Amino acid sequence: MIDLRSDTVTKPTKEMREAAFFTEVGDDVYGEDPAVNKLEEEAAAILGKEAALFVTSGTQGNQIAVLTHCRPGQELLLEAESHIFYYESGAVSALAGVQTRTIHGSKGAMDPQLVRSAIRENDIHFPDTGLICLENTHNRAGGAVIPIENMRQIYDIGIENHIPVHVDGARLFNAAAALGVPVTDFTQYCDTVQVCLSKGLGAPVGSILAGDKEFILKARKWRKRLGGGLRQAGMIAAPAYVALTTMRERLVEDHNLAKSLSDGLMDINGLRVVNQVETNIVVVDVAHLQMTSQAFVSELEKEGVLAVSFGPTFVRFTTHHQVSKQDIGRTIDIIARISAVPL
Ligand code: TLP
Repeated sequence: MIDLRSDTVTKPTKEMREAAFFTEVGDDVYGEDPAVNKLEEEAAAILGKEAALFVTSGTQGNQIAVLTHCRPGQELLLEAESHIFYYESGAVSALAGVQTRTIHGSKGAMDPQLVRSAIRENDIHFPDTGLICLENTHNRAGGAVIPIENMRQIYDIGIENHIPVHVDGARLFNAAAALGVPVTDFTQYCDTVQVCLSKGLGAPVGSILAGDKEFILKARKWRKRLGGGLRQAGMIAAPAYVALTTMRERLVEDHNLAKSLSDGLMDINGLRVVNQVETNIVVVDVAHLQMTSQAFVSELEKEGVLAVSFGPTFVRFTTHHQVSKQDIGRTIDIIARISAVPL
């Protein structure tokens, strides 16, 4: 099977497995797991923040961020197709008791002026705006990189209005790799950031939430409340450290493969590549094949390629560590064959 459903399917490398096997461990709820402590210190340094917290998933990291920044009854400003809004099972309302106010972005980027005008005035009728969330890269915008300048402008608006900015940076290292810049070029323009270690970086489990010391102290308590205080977590933190420190540079390989896939698919009649590929995601519209995305995905599966439906006629392909150049060639051939056959 060529698994292009997501970069979440990546398997840990031998070095990661060995790191898990040989690591020293302790009880992380007592702050005594050396591998977790080392990972959190290194992550904070890489992200240019005072402190960091190892969490079980991207969703948990984002939710802890919202819970820590906001109070119930506040309003969260975020992009209309962002993961926090679209894919986290309504958690911000279920857990943090905040309501969402969405802004439609262009390639995932919100217009700073729209953000400014969506911030609530001080009025007894209005909820207070508690947090602005950005997503970089933007998943549903096809892995688009949110420009640093866009982040700067929104962060400045946040500062002017005393509203913190959180970045869902599940794939922020992809954004940094795509622009060839240090990740701190992005993180300088947010108060807190969540980065996933278990996507393109290949760790088996885990994300990092980073921010200032006071924020992380409160976030640690929220993680405990949510049942995310783990004990001998070094078993997963040690491979996550390998992912964080050795796998960032290789992300450009995924981007190159995604570009090759997109180039190959563009030439196939009846298919339209929806996004301009900047990182590791390719989104294709199959509407002209008179097929639903679900039907297309099942046809692909029969031929040994896995992808995900991304809307009624959109299909998403994601490249990652376990995908080779040959896999991409085969995928293009298979898709050309399926697209040529009237079903
Ligand atoms: N995204 C997954 C699915 O949930 C859609 C995927 O396959 O892309 N933020 C962003 C931008 C994400 O894309 C994801 C995962 C998360 C957060 C959540 O991370 P996890 O899966 O670790 O909770």
